[in-house]
Amino acid sequence: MASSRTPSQSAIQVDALIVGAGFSGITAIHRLRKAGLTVKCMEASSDFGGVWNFNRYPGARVDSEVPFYQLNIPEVYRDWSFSERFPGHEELRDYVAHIDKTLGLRRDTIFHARVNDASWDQQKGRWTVKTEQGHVASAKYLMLASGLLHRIYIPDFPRLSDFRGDILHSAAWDPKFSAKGKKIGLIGAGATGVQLTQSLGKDAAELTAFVRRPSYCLPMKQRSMTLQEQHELKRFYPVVLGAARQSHAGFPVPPTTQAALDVTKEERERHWAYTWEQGGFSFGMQAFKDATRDRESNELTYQYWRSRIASRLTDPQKLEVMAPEQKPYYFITKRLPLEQDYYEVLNQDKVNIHNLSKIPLESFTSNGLLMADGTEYQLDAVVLATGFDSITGSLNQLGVKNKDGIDLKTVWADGVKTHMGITISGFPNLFVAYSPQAPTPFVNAVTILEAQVELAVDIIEKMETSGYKSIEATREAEIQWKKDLYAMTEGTLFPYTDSWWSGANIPGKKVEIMAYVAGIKHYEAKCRSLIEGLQGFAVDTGR
Ligand code: NA7
Repeated sequence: MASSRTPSQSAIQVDALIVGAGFSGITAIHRLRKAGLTVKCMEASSDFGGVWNFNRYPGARVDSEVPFYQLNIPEVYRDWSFSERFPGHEELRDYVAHIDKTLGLRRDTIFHARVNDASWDQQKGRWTVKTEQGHVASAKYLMLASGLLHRIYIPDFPRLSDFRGDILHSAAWDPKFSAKGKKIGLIGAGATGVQLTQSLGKDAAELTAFVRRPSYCLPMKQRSMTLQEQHELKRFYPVVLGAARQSHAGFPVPPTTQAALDVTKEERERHWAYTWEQGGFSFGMQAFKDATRDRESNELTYQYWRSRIASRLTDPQKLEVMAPEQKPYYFITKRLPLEQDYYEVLNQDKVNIHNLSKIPLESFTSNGLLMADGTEYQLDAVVLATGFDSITGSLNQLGVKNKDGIDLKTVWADGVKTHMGITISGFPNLFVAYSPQAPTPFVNAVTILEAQVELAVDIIEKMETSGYKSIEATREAEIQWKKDLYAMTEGTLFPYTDSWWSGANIPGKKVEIMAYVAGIKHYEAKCRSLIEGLQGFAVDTGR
């Protein structure tokens, strides 16, 4: 009889199975255990940390300031302090190791377990989840926490394979790579490209930044932080982190209630100068209230930003690429990266900027990059900071099937459909953390992922208390949710900008509003009111 054992008989049996061990997966392990469920987390790589496990390029650091990029779990923050206001990737991995040690995450995590199939059995009311490595697990609930910016995007560059030098993507960095003495080409000028420019522009013999659209960077105002000041601040963490949840972007700053044209030029400039000096995202978060709605207000904000950059990027040709007189897209509608000395680094003679919007890339060659005007850059290495198949990319590769056996990728081929970003019609007892159709792209990551995990766990607790078998979103609720998302952007400047948050960075990908732009406070209140009466859900009570 032993030989007739099927994989499902030897399967891991838990209440909840989590996919991904980044910050969302970690939070899910903790919250689900606290709710009294048995859990297992499956992680494709060899460690915790998600993006911080993968993004090891020189200069990688978080753009969210202490204390907001840490979990709101007292036993975790009590014994941890960061050394800088905006921690670097090495320290973030140390922090993740501290979380693991404090919460004992490892005992419920399986590494080297890449989920490639998940199917639902309505009769049993359970998911069967399989991995490439041969694991099989059975769970009542499935929580997808596979990350927003996980699936690497490398554009289909002609003759890429001809290049004889090194090619590196920012999220798959070779730790042995050194830029010292090399001529490097860097493609991409998003948040990652900005950080890489700051490090490679110092280390390399020569750096050429290939820029299609510049980023509108804000001053980070990095500083070191003492143990003492964090120790004193920790008494207020419950209030401060609670306030982050009640804010727009996950940072508790007072919103600006005036429109740009309600005040004089001097008052405007005083306000901008003040928020500029605060550093971090303040200049964007505390922009005049009409900055993302009114073209004139947006233009005034942009021109102030440009004047600040012009005082630092003194080469007029470089300035015209990185902060052109005519802005290439509306201010704030695309991620505003934080910088430390980006413009000073760009100013150096050994740093060139090639404007791809004027002269596109023709192809790679064996020695470098060939431009459409015949110019060839001779390079030792090409670094790709070309981003990710964001938001849906990682979810679509998990092989998760709905109750009719249709893959999520197919279900979403003509557009993402969810209820609250967290649940999906046809996928009973499945929850998504750090998801599409939520404020995710515009909100401090830890704040929104904690909110989403807690919302999902609230639903699960309701199910368990009532002894229900399964729950899923209704089609009608998904249609309404999408309508609401679009309605929120009406009258704003967001829909005019191509970005990864709308899928527009990937050729052929459906372009759609995938962000809930009304902010986290609004989002959580809305979700809580829906969950309260299980509105928009179909429940199988099992009776
Ligand atoms: P992003 O923000 O998607 O940036 C990717 C960059 O790569 C951006 O400058 C793109 O230019 C550029 N890109 C993409 N495809 C091409 C091609 N084919 N040719 C030239 N340039 C190209 O990714 P990041 O990794 O910087 O940041 C992602 C998020 O991670 C960030 O927002 C933070 O939240 C953390 P484009 O702007 O499309 O013209």
